[in-house]
Amino acid sequence: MKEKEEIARLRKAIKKLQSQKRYEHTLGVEFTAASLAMRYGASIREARLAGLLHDCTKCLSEEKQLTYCKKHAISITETERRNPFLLHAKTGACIATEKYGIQNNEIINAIRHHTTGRPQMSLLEKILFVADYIEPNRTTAPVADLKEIRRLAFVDLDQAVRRILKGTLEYLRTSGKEIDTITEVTYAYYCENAAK
Ligand code: DGI
Ligand code: FE
Ligand code: FE
Repeated sequence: MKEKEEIARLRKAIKKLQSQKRYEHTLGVEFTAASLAMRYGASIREARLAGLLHDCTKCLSEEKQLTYCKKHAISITETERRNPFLLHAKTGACIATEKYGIQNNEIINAIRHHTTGRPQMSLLEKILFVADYIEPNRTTAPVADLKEIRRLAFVDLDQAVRRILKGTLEYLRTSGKEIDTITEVTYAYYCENAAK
């Protein structure tokens, strides 16, 4: 299938699953991920597919996320059990393969880790992680300094990752939400490894 047709087919399918607002976010992430791929020399096709599919299960209820994981033998951490919205990354990665035929591990991993990030992310993983936060429709990002992070994303991707994690952790702390260890470990990693 040609890339253009592939994207059009997926857009149509995803549109049916999402609210209008969520779908606009999805298109924003597709577009921003493609732009970052141009800047950093990643595959534009992979960036667009990851962007289009990253929140494909976001509109499933928490209960459905949990039943889906059980049915598909997806392991759940204690933190995820208490905060099932975190699971949309794992269920999304699974459905991207099962329902949308994505075989490419780069794309699947980018979707799987898009909410918390992880240490040593691949280029595509970082592109999706950052695009999710800076896409043009995002106005209520938990992260302050969105304008500065948008600029930074096109200058130093690792620094943008670090800043997003810093802001997310501040937001989670001030709002009293449970912090997944992986979010903290990822932040520590990018503090040490994102060259200043
Ligand atoms: O699905 P989106 O809303 O587009 O974005 P996302 O998948 O990055 O999810 C964003 C939310 O995830 C944001 O409100 C912060 C939250 N989050 C990230 N790390 C953690 C977390 N929430 C909790 N409770 N714990 C975390 O470690
Ligand atoms: Fe998400
Ligand atoms: Fe998203």
